[in-house]
Amino acid sequence: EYPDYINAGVELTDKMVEQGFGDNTALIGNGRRRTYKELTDWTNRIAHVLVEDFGLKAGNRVMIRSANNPAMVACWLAATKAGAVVINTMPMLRAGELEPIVQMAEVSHILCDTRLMDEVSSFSENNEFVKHVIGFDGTSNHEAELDRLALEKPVKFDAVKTGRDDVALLGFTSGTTGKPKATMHFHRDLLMIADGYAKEVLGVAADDVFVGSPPLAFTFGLGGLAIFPLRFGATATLLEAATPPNMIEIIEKYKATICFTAPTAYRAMLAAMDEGADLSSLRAAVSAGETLPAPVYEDWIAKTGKPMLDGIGATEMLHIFISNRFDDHRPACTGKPVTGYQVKIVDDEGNDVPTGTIGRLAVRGPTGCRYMADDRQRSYVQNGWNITGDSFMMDDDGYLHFAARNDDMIISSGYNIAGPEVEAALLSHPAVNECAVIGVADETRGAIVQAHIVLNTGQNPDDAQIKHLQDHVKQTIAPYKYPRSIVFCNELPKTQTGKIQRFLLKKAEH
Ligand code: 3SK
Repeated sequence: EYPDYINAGVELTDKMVEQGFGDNTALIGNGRRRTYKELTDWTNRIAHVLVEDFGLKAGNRVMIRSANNPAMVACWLAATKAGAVVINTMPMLRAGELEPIVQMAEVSHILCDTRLMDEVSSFSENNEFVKHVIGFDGTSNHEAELDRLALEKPVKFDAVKTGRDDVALLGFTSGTTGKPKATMHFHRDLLMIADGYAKEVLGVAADDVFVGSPPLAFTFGLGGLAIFPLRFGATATLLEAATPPNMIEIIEKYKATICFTAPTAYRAMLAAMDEGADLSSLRAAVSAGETLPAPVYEDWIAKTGKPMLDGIGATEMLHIFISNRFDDHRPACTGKPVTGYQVKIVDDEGNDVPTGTIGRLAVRGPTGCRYMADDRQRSYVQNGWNITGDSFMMDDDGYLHFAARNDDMIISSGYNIAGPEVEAALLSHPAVNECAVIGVADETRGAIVQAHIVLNTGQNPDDAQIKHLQDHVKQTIAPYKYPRSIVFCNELPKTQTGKIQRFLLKKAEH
């Protein structure tokens, strides 16, 4: 329940100070700590600049271009307070990827870390929508236009009285298919993911310290590394370039309690962890964004003694809606719906399937998909249920088990084979570093299972290895699922948020 008028930017800053969290550390990044009071003043000054010097009006679309750092969070909160609709973007995006977003969202203001200005300058001057490109200093040394102007402004700002259902954020997703779509999220949605998942599942409190790798431009990162800590007076540590070793370093240095990242990074953290690594401060390792292979979950618990909570979310749903719990987590299981969400498994016609049967995952709850001007809305939301594009199975006890992305189910000689299950079997072999399984057309079988594999260093990519890995899969899962074709490669194609782009492998094969 939220009041009719609520501004998420105000709730995460001024309101936190009013509630007594002013002296708590809100953000750590680029060598500095900032309290809630400092963050509140900073965001209010920036909001003044946006409104008074750059004519920002409520409802204007503001693009932010930055790596994960405190200045990016401050810009996002300031624009939100000024009633803007924010589009956070990743630093790796090139002009050719930024411009279509600007066109689609009709972006009027771009706030850009001055270190990343080149890609913006190449198209912004002649763009029909962009009125202002404003540089900020991501290292917070006040050396850019926005920072200099902000220093002159008052620390109080009369924030826009946004409606709880006013759009605050556009989350862009190209998913694993390559076509960008914008998903609209309201002020209340931003708060709801904290008051739901972060409170119910993680039990976040003011003494928590967050660390992780997902970009703030990805709603997984915005929730896990900004909204969740700020909603509860906790601390977010922000890394411009998170790597497994520097995440371990941050956990040790700041006694981080909650880590947000994807399974591949946890796997790499396990490999990077020397005997002396001290992760005793961690309460939870949250894994999402990709399927969590059982061996990663098991190795993590064995090596750290800490729980790993797998969950599934979607940019369309804003954040995680099914999750394991501290007192109830298990391998190869995504857990149960987060409080407030309902889940069912349906067939292609939308009818419920019996428990134990793989079908399409349908979810509904307090957040949900609203594509901006995209006719895929009708297929994503059917009769009020969001059809996420994942195949799941619900067992008799109500636990949900991921089978595949709907696109990743392979039908071979009449057998339904879930690509991720074959991937998990391959990943349990010590020679395999990463892999992606796809179906490729086959005259006799309709399709066959093909595995694209990155081997660990020192392993030979030869016929003997292929035979060896095929035998390993046959001994691990039902033999008909083994990959009849294996392709060795140096790396797998991935989105900038780390999701494997199996569609690119399929495209190359067809
Ligand atoms: O699982 C995901 O891909 C995801 C997407 C958006 C927000 C949160 C998550 C975990």
